[in-house]
Amino acid sequence: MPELQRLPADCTADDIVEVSDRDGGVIVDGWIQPELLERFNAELEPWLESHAGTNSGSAASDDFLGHRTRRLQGLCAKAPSFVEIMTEDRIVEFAQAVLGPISPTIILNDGEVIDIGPGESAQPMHRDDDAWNFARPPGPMIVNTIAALVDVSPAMGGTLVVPGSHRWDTDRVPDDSEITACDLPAGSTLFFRGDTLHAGGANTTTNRHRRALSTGFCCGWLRPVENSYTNVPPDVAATLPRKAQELLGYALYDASSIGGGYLGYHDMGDPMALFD
Ligand SMILES: O=C(O)CCC(=O)C(=O)O
Repeated sequence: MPELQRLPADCTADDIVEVSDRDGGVIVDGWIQPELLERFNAELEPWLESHAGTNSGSAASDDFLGHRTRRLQGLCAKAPSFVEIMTEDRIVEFAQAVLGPISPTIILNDGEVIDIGPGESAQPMHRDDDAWNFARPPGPMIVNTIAALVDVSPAMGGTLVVPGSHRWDTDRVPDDSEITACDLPAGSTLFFRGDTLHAGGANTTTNRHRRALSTGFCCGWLRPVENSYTNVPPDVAATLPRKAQELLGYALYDASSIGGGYLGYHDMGDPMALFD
């Protein structure tokens, strides 16, 4: 079975970029510090307890998301410690470095707790870039991270990753010997590119929930998977740091420096003026 390289918690964004560029993904051990992890988990508890189950309105979407999996978005509103995780300098620098060649700015694609329950089956292998299936840019449109919020073993549904698949033809199917299942102690985090094959794993345990956090960033010109304008509406966003407001997509997208255009006007102005 292939293995992903592991980096220490004090690695630089350049280290993460270098290994993920080579292998498609990389694990950083101890990425989320214990105190932040504990605080974030405590904030999530009531939301997960009262979770009503997967119901996106589409049977195909629910099959993909998982019927035994609890997912939470809108984390800046629900669990404020997420703001620290999302705005950490190195995670943002990683996203900017990978996506920079095709986008001058980045925004949050999703901040999503993915709690895979006992008996859940594995997701189909996919690339996050496939969400925008007609786009064919010369590099990934998204980067993603999966942080373990509890100790995560392969049997609990540790993320399945195909190292090197970011360089494959898109119709190549991995065989089992090319897939690795992530073993992540709480706080450790998988970083990967949108063109890397991966999937949530099967939870074959009878009583353990695989609680993890996906924090993904996409090009500033894309429609993200998560609708941050409804999940974190302006009155909530107004209470957040400027960096978080920008990452949630409230800032005007300005690609004039590279011959592109402007996106996301609010009443023909910059939405950030709402927060002045
Ligand atoms: O939960 C995971 O480990 C991966 C989830 C995923 O890839 C997805 O939901 O698209």
